Amino acid sequence: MAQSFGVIGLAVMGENLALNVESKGFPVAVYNRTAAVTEKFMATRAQGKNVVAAYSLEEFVQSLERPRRILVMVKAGAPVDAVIDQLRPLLDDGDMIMDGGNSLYEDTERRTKDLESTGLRFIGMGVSGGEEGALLGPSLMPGGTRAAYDSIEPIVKKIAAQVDDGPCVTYIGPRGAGHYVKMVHNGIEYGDMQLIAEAYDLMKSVLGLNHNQLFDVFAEWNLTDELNSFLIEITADIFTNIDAETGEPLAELILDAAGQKGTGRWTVMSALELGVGIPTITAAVNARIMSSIKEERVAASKELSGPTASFDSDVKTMVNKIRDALYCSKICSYAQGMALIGAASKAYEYDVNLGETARIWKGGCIIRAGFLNKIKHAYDENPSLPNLLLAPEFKQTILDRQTAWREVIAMAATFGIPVPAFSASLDYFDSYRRDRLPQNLTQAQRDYFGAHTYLRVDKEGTFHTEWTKAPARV
Ligand code: NBP
Repeated sequence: MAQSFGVIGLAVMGENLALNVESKGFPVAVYNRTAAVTEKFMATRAQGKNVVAAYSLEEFVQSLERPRRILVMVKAGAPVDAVIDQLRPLLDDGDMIMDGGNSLYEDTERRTKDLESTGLRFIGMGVSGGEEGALLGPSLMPGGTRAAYDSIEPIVKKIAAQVDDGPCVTYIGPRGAGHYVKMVHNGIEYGDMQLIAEAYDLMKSVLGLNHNQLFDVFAEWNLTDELNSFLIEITADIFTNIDAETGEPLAELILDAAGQKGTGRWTVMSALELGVGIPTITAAVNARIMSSIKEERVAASKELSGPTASFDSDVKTMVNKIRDALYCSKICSYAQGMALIGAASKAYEYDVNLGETARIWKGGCIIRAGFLNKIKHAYDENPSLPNLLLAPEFKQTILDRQTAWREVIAMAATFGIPVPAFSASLDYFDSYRRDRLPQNLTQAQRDYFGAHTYLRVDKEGTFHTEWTKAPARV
């Protein structure tokens, strides 16, 4: 009997997705470039399951029912092209390749054009949720033709995480839409993680909370409607982990240099190209970059001193203010991410439904959070909302809590604690809410040195001034 679904690539994600699909009643065929990996999988986790192994791509393709549905779960970039090139001559019209890796959306655009023009179908599908999500139910962001999506819908709806209003999968849009949305999801994830790191730093370095107290705070925040989320939950958990050898909290023994694989950077690059401001996400990417120059920072710490200050206010009150600052900043970060998806959707004709996007992030993925319900609700109420900051609920929250938010950032400056994502979020809010920014001066300078011209607020037309010959100074 032919298998109904194929998976190529048996690293953590491929293995777990294969088992997830199989557990939903679809017989699976698997293939991995290195045969030993396949052998190990078959002898361990796949044992007794409706999974057949293939040790050549020919054998793999032959084992699948037609039209074939093949999920490629290999390292993003050249490996995806290599696999597609090897598969292509073995496939028949109507067969489908799905790339579930973290591919750059531009690569997905290219691959879709290339494959669809030869009669094959291609889906670029963002998969979020890490190892566990892949096994138990990820959030899936598929992009491609509607017809291609329709043919995988029965499977993806079953393997995705299930939340109160359905499975965490929806048709995102054509071509690279799915990978674009997954990229921004990861950018938002960078923002969330950096904001939590800054809250931790302030509570540890300024308020002097120890790991038990930090656990209590994050565990309590996780019970709130606003901050309840996977990332806050695992943060609380992290503070319970004590290193057996040293007796120290493990988090404090971990080198403070964060890695990154590229999706955060791609989000920033895309935002720059589209002219959309995403300062919180950019700050989060920059923070990882700054963290990575560990040796240089250690040397600099011996040369450059910061302010000395001591905290003598009420700790509990300040913890609550930090919570408010975190929540306001988070709203700004999501406002930026959603604005970016909205702009890309227009520019690339993806026609992404922002409310649905928020809904499918409610379960399975790394940024899953109760808060996404509010975002979905905001777009359901007003699908053409220009910015989340204008949604009544978020607007009121920020207006009510901005004093605390500003106080926290002022405290950070007083103590010399960097809070780039908190600050970038507040700057975003202040820039967005002001009807006049100082770029009138920027325009004057551009016109002065480069004759770039300027518009005026008091009359129509384009103007240029011979600045050095301007009327006498007063
Ligand atoms: P990796 O990204 O570590 O890739 C390893 C897999 O790629 C192995 O199966 C390897 O085969 C295969 N591969 C490589 Br490398 N080069 C190949 C080539 N030229 N031809 C054929 N196969 C090749 O695996 P992963 O962590 O499971 O992630 C898979 C994808 O999912 C990535 O794009 C990743 O960014 C994305 N993703 C990962 C996570 C996560 O939490 N890890 C979450 C969401 C998305 P081999 O065994 O022969 O070397």
